[in-house]
Amino acid sequence: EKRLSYEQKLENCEHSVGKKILEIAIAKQSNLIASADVTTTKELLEFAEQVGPHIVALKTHIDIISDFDSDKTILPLKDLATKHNFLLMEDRKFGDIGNTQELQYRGGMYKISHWADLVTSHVIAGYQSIDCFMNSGVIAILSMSSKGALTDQNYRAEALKIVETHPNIIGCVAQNKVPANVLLFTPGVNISSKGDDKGQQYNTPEHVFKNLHTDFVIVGRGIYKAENVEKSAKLYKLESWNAYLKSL
Ligand code: UP6
Repeated sequence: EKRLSYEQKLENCEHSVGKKILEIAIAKQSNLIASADVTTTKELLEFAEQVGPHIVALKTHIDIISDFDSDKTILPLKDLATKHNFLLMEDRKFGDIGNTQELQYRGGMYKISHWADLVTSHVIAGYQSIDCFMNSGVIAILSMSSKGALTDQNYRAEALKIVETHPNIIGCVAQNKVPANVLLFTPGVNISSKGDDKGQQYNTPEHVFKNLHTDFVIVGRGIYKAENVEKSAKLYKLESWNAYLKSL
């Protein structure tokens, strides 16, 4: 069974943000999302500047930034996203009833709805819980990369029904193959490490494109912990793009 190319996926895609990430992938010849798991605004902005040219999206956990300030953190980050043509993906992994998620998405100090092109969300609270994410494309968590994750086959099959029918959802995070009409985002990717001591498990870019037909890889420590961050981003970009071409 053949995978679909980004061009073919673009033709099938209805969501504006889904289209956008595919267009950026084609334009930059990159399917790399860098996970900016750093804890200060300075580190976040420096990281975004270094990896910006090589990525389709920068993934944040905005609530780990110790000195968050909308003007000092988000405004310059948005400028960098425009300058280097990448999307902002907040990895919030929402997992509550719709009303609470709406409050978390629009309000609080982070006001995620104001700046995130993409957000991640569990679908554990059901179809309607996803209705509130009006301004962003949603990436649903189908399965997780860590050892012993509870996302078994039955859960995934039920979650996939929501993924395939909810108009706000553009794709999913998973460690397994999904139907070709769903965009697949795969974290747990590292070229030189097999895992950590907290349950994380890694595969290579080659593996996830060949075996899962993934569309986008998400790389954290492989890049932000590297001695030369920019060089590492470039390496992951090239390895992942070549793995994609090989999987066609
Ligand atoms: N992430 C996973 N696995 C999942 C879902 N999300 O690792 O199933 C996220 C983590 C982290 C990044 O929250 O931000 O992807 C992976 O980082 P790493 O490459 O440093 O392990």
